[in-house]
Amino acid sequence: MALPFTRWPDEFARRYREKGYWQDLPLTDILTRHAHSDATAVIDGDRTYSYRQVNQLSDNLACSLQTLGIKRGETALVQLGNVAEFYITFFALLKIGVAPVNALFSHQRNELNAYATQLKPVLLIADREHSLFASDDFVTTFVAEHDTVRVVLLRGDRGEHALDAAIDRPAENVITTPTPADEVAFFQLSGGSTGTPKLIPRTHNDYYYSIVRSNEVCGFTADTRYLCALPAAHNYPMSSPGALGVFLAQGCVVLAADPSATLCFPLIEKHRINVTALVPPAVSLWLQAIQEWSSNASLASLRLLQVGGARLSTTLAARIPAEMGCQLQQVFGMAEGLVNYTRLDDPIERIIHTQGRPMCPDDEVWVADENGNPLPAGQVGRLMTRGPYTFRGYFNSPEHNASAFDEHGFYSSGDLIAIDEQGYITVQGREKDQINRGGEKIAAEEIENLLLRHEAVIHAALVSMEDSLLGEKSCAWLVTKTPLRAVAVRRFLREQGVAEFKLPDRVECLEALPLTPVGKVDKKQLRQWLAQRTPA
Ligand code: AMP
Ligand code: DBH
Repeated sequence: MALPFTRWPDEFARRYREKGYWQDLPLTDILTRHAHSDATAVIDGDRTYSYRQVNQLSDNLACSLQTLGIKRGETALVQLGNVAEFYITFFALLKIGVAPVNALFSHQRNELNAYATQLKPVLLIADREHSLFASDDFVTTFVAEHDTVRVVLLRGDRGEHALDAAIDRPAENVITTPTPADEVAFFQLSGGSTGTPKLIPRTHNDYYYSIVRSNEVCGFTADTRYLCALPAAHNYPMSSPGALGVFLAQGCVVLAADPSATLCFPLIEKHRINVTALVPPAVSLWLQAIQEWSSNASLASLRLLQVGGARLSTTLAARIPAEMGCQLQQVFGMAEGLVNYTRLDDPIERIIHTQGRPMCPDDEVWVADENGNPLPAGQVGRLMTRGPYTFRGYFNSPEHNASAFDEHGFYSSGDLIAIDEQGYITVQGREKDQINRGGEKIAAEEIENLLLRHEAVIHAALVSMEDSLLGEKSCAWLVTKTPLRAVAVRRFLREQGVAEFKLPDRVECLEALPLTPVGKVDKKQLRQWLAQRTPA
């Protein structure tokens, strides 16, 4: 049985096929087309895998999973970091028609539970190196709470849960059965703005196209040597063009555990990396490292640096070509679909000052005023979009979808943008209740709900505050029965099992939250107080 999701209306599906965007190929084709290639696909520390090997190992795992009774049409919760097994697992699941959601490695109990509750997975694949899975305690509770889970495989486990053994066991005549190309292939994660994190169904057709087109725009070829230093599961390093773009082009992906300069610079030098993707704070740290080491010599092979996920300041942007000696490409994308790129042959001014333009001619993007009417070029309003790789609805979320889409299927991303006469976008702000902490998104409501579980907390509001490195950090404004210190608040949230990046960087207690005339929490006022550094 196929997983439910909101489809594109027939006339759109027909048009996207006619124009050649939707090719009706499964995402597994990205790998299997190179099944007999001995070119290096992935380098993970001292482990090197050819395309032939990645394909064979994912066949092995696919076969093991079938033997364990995992069936086409079912779903999986996967949490793997930047390791080769991430891609092996992804392709293995697609090969047997199982749709995974790939949690970020920074996610904790709370996030994993939220995804499992929504998706009802039959399979959990995770890593003994993650603190949650160091012992069996969490697995035991998790399986008890989510009774759909029948199989648990853990990377680094040597016993009954061994993922490694399931990957190493030679496959016998695997018959791959991906889901149909116009059905759900897997689920992406939304940065979100709601209490529970939302899942984004992505079909083979739409995701494959976004990768093909990204490769064209970014010039990825068999010569591409890509450093993946952002979380591999994130949409950006996965598909813009990311590792999947590299695989499609038969290039090489080198994995790094994090984007620190101390880790990445030697990898760039050793593996002659020519393109990588960063978020703005990592750019700052790289520039700082170049200054401290008085050299950018180890970056000599780097030709293109993609920057996205959060607003890049023009000051930082201008320093990239000058100090890193490579070209900059701004990327403004979203796991929901739409991706904008500055073009490789754009004038430098445009590359520094804009967040690019939509990659596909059939991306429909316009700017709406408060009443949902279109605004002329140059004016700031809400981003509205639909297109061949932009989803039509969050998984099982009819209520939220009703407000996230207009009646014509345009998705409102919650970003405030302006589009110039040439179609180039600048991100001007945000309407959604989210904090963008250096590219890591925090849904205010999710954290507020957790804060309200504390016995001393009466009201809670999470707002952004400016930060010179991260762009934004978070501040929790609390009305409490008894005074609460920041450390105690963070400890409490950690105990609730929430990802570390979502913990408030600052905590302020006050008598009452300021309200707008209609009685909503006045977050604008709270942000202003933070900017003036005069806590109430
Ligand atoms: P997510 O929902 O996690 O996929 O995050 C997508 C959001 O990240 C977008 O809606 C924007 O708010 C933000 N974003 C991504 N890239 C950029 C960028 N280059 N500049 C500003 N904001 C960005
Ligand atoms: O922030 C994002 O989600 C993002 C940024 C750049 C993204 O999903 C993408 C490119 O594909």
